[in-house]
Amino acid sequence: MSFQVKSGYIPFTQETVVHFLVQHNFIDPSAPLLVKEIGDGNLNYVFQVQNKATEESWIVKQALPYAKVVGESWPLTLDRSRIESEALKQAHSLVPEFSPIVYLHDSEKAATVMEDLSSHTILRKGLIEGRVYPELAKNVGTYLAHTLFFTSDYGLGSAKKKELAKRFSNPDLCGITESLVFSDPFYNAESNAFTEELRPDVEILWEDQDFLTEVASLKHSFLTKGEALIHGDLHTGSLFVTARSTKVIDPEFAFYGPVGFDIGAFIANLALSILSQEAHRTEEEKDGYLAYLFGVITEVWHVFESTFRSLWDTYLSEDNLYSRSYLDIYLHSIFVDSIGFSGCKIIRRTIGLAHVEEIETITDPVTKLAIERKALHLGKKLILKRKNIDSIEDYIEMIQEVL
Ligand code: SR1
Ligand code: MG
Repeated sequence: MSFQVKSGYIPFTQETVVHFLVQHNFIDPSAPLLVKEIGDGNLNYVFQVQNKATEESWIVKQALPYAKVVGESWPLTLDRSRIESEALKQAHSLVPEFSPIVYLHDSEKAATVMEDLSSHTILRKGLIEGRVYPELAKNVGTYLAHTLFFTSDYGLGSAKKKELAKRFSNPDLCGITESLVFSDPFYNAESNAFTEELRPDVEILWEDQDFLTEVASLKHSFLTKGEALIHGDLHTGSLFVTARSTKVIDPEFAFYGPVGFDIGAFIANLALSILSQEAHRTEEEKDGYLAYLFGVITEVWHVFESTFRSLWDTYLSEDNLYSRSYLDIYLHSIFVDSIGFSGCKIIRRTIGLAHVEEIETITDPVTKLAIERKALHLGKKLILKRKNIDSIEDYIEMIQEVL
């Protein structure tokens, strides 16, 4: 094994995760328990432990010293578990209504005990089933504005921001994003995964120098724009939802990065959901559901923007150089970044290592291929035209053009 772990680290089993909770006084050793490993992500173990007598329940998330999706050949720091627990606590301090409660983090075991949200559904799955979440856009827009504003120079002040940034240096997980979002999908990398029928379309991307230059510029923004503490992986699998409640989970990719990266990730995954709906909805259902999804994209941006503006008006820390006209310029730069990052995200989920369930589960190969082609086309267009897209309504139009 090429990875190193602390001496007290052992991956949990269903038995040892119970010992861990007993040791930390969460449960009594004699309690009647139901223990399940429920992790379906790419990187970690997730155990749900329920006390059948009291109906209390906990989630124990443990990092593995390698990427579960690839295996031991891809070592990965266990420190991501600390980063995730600290990012959850940070978010909880700003927007408690949108973040799970962290009860305990054990750095030796790379494990975090947190609130069980199993009354919620993973948003990606809900969207595959055609569910409507009336509060989603408002909640996500508010979450984004608060977490991003209050960890930025504007909301926190430059000295405190630099202090906070030290705790969120996250080179391993940023390295995954740098490779899987900004590099590998744009050349013939071994990690890529796509059907041979898509190769001609993919090769057109790889040969387009103007396009690759724009991707390079977005990658450099990701590497260098340390604007705020971002979630870093805000796709629809990182949101737990009910009709009213929204909880943002899994911030193990958190670091000081570009604000537009979180917004771009969220709207990209909605765009992928939109493209996939022809395989999941009946003809009668489709238009109404697409209108709902378009509405989520539009509203999330408007709520983000208006909330960010009002936080700026009330809490701007220091410097009267930061005028209203500067804010307009800054918000526009966030918008342009969001569009570009969303394009990269759409492409990586189509031809890169990790795909999305709403497209992977399409059983008819002709429909699936057609959707993947649309996704590639959309991603490319968004990256190339991002500086000329003036409003979120224009973004919606660009999705509609490929449908
Ligand atoms: C090796 S991890 C693959 C992907 O899963 C995570 O959710 C991130 O998006 C990462 O890029
Ligand atoms: Mg995740």
